[in-house]
Amino acid sequence: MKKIALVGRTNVGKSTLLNNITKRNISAVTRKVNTTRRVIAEKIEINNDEWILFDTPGLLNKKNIMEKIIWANLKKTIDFVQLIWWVVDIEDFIGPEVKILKELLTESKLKIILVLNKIDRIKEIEIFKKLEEWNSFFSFAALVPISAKNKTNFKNLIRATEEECKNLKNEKVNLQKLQIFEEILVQEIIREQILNFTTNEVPYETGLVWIKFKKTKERKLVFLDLYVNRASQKQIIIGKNGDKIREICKNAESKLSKILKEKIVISLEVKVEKNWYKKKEIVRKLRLEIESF
Ligand SMILES: Nc1nc2c(ncn2[C@@H]2O[C@H](COP(=O)(O)OP(=O)(O)OP(=O)(O)O)[C@@H](O)[C@H]2O)c(=O)[nH]1
Ligand SMILES: [Mg+2]
Repeated sequence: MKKIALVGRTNVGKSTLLNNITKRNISAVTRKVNTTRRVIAEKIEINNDEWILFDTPGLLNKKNIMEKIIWANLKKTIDFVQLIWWVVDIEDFIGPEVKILKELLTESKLKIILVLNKIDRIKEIEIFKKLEEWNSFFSFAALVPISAKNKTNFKNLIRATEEECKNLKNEKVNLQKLQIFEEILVQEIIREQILNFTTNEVPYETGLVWIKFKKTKERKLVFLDLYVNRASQKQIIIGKNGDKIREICKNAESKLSKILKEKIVISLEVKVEKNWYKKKEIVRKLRLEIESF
């Protein structure tokens, strides 16, 4: 098995690429920044080879305990994998976040394939200019323009990756450890809906904690606590007569029921806890941390 990490600034389309190339809708995608908080792994079979793709968070801050854990997870993932897909938005300029990643990836000494995403948004002639720009910025093993959303040029990305994989050993991976646990999936998908239904700082100041589930023949009822930073945020999430929270749960339930192939019902309890993301005991409950691969 070959291990590949999708790395890149927030909002460039890493999760969209993982979902569309593996054909499983497991990684949360939104238009907002910092959607992904966890490293999510998924296997794909390519001809006679097996690849494990690791979707990573594009959040590169290290201000509080939660962000530090997310950053440490990114580093652990880069240490663990054998090849990198560095995903960039073709409309992006080479800014400070790109430089942070350049440093991190140079240190890793891994081969890096540049994935120039969102080519559907620009003219073809512009693509060449961008390729040249990135090519002079870093020494990539290959540069591949794609559209993750439209699934354009996946063949080229796969071909370039196969070429690099020839030089890599097949490594054993404990798949069970990497399986996307139901618990994580439920949290990620609810988070995706919170991001879709709230604005400003609200989605970033929420944290989901899995409490328990009750299973009957017809359905699985999942209980979670949702931490928010302020009482006003609780009001926003609940909405008028509970409209918003109901909508968030309904959407998450429908998506989860499809992925997990059983009827999922969500029960969310909103808890106000000032600066929860700075508190170790609460952040630990979110179970974001990768202990080992
Ligand atoms: N036009 C266009 N939009 C895309 C493409 N790929 C992704 N997007 C959009 O870009 C936004 C961000 O996509 P995500 O997949 O959530 O980005 P991400 O890199 O995982 O972001 P983080 O999880 O925050 O690191 C979403 O609105 C996607 O629909 C693409 O090829 N073309
Ligand atoms: Mg993501």
